[in-house]
Amino acid sequence: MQNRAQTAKRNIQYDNVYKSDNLLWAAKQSSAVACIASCADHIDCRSVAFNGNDRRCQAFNKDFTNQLVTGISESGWSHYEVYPGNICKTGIIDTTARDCSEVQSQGHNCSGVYTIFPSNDIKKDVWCDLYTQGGRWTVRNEAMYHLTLSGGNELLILMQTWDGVWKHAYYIGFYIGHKNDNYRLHLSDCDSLLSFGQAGQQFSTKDVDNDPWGPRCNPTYHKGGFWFKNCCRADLNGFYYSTGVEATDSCHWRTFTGLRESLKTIYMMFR
Ligand SMILES: [Ca+2]
Repeated sequence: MQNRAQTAKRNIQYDNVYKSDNLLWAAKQSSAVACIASCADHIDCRSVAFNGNDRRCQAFNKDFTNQLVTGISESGWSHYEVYPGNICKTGIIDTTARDCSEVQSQGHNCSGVYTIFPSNDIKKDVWCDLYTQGGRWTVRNEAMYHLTLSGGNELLILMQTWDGVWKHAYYIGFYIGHKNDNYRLHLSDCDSLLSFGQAGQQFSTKDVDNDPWGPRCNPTYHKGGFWFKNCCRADLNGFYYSTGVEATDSCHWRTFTGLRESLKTIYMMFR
């Protein structure tokens, strides 16, 4: 369990509505505040409902903002969208840190863009998530080789569909191979039901074909660079559509949405 600061916003669309879809769990809580705080126990929790009449608290893996109201009428329910903690209010923040873990240990507590030094002669601006699952996450493809060299890294991928549902995939044993091995992706165990299926592959781009499939995954099916196999169950650098559509070249994760439904939000981060 993490001790995380959260902000919540009342969603009056769902006043006096009971919902059972997208439910993570239901429990009794002493207050709406305690109900909101319980959301921090689960990485996929994005909203809660609290019934002031009998103190039922429900947690959901979906953000219901601007969604069609579904459910049944029942008095006492209030709904709250729950958001991750502090976002930095200033621009890029200079540090002497090697990664976001060091940024956090140097006393920073907001998520935002920090200048870090993955190795002595490399300086990068990266997004540091200092909130999710205890923070310390570095979010950026570049410099991953240097930062994962020492081993023992975790990889966390957070995804949101266009109708507001969140899910995550979490791996240990994450590191990126040397450029002479075409930045091969190394992963070991996965804690969720979401499999990736492309561990062990080299990184391919439009002009460099390192995928084991005969032709090129990019541009035959895909548009961005990724660790393609033949070709993929997941493409997190696919084309960004502005709605949820089935498309081969979309950014998608098939074991989450089925087929190749384009995703709204993707965070790929490690520590
Ligand atoms: Ca190929």
